[in-house]
Amino acid sequence: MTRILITSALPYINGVKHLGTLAGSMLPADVFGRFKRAQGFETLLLCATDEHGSPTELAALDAGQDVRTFCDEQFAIQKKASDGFNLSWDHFGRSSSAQNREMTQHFARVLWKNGHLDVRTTKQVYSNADKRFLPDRYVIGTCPHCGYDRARGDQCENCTRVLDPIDLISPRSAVSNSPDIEIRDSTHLFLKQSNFVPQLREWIDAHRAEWPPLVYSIANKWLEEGLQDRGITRDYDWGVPVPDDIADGQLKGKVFYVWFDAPIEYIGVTKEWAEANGKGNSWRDWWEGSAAKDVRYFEFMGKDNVPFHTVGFPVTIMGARPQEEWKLVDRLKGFNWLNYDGGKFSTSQKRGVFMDTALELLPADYWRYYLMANSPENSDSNFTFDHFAAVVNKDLADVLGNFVNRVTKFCVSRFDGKVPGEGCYGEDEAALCAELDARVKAYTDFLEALEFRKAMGELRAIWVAGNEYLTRAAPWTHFKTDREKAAVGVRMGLNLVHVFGHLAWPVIPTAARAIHEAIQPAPAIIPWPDRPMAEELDELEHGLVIKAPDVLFAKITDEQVAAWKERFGGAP
Ligand code: B3M
Ligand code: ZN
Repeated sequence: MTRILITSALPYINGVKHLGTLAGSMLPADVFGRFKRAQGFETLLLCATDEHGSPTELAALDAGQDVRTFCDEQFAIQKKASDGFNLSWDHFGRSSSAQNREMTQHFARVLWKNGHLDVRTTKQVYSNADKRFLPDRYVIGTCPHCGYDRARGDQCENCTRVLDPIDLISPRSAVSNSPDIEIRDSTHLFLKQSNFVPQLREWIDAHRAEWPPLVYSIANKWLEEGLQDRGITRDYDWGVPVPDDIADGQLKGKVFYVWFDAPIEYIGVTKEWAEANGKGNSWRDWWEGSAAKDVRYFEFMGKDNVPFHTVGFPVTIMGARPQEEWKLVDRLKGFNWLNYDGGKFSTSQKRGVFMDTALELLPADYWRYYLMANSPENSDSNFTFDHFAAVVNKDLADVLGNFVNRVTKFCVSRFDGKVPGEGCYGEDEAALCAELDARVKAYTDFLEALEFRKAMGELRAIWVAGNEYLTRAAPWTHFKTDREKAAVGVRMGLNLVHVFGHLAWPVIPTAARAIHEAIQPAPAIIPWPDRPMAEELDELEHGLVIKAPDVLFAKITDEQVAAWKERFGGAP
């Protein structure tokens, strides 16, 4: 049976992430991982903090801490936020781990041995004001392609073109804002990406049907523009050290560029997972050689990360051939941006909602459902508290929550809180089962296709169909005059509650479990209902004692919306 390997783009270590990062990588990875586990697949769901690179070094400087202490503290904060959102990683690792250092150095050695690296002297930006080489992200200036005046030295966030700092027009230091910078020679390792254009084109074209158009077009644009060889080392202290046995030690004291080691952490964190769980060398079976042939590998990320995952990382993998055959991604889901109130989330401007604060306001499921139902898939999507409240109050409180409460409370008050056995399902129940067979298949197919907005649309439609059935069955109306008819309506209603618990588990796991447990205890992984609805909706034992759960979703009030818009609207 196919094994499923899933990785989410690794959140940078510095700072709690905002809802956009959650929506554009970690949350959909978790939803998909739960879905595959529910279907019974052996699934490995992995993520880690991305700890190297200039952002970290300079954030630690700002915090007045040494980098390792800074990362240790930040990792705990990120892990807490991830746990708070029930992101069910099999392991949440760290790119600064010994395992990633070992893997990164291993790949560098193989690439060097295979002739895919060479040593070149480059022009590096040195800041006299800051007395240090400036890392790519800390040189800012005007993008030569689109004219954006706050382009970073590694990538212009306006036109997403990958840059080298020396490309920037009127560059200056992002640390001190000083233009007193000079270009100095520095020796670095280059990955000869240009040698891989034929292999990359073949691989990218082979995945055209499977990847979203957004991903394929970004990957293709890169190949069209002619692939440049890329420097994969930097003059920093913090990062994976370049081994002395590469290039006769010419790179001594240098570290690998963060985007060289970060994707390798996908393999590194698999090793961390195996070692943390006493699984020895079995991590290799997910990644390398014939043992990994049955693995389907899925990656989730924001669109600005796509180039590194369709060119840079695959070149590292391809460059280890023929000695080593490591897995390349099979399905790559790239997301657009989630905007906040029409603009960008911003840590520095305190604009937008961040993962830790979100959980102070409301439980994870409110956010999980909203972010999946409004996933920034084929275009950017926009978060506003007005819309968030409207969707939560309608879909979760009124449609799902109210349905569960109506059915279970009526059963408790009129049928002793037991699944009634009287009466038989009739035409209306058969029609409902037929509709739900179609909708559950559509829901399943959309999740399989990683089309999350459409999947959420079907899930909501399934809830609505249940409500419409109950309104037609109206057991409270027939209870006095036709108890048998009322019993049928309640029995179907309770079976719907049970199946809703199963179907919602990948998306809103806490509420789904509460719904399921109103009917009966639930296993750790709530399985996917894959039988015909006529069977699934007649499964509950007659006489089974059920209970009415507490209110599942409290409505968001206008006062809350007003207060939160004020609080998170950003500096006036
Ligand atoms: N740390 C996420 C970002 O660009 C980046 C992903 C690395 S995945 C290997 O915000
Ligand atoms: Zn169940």
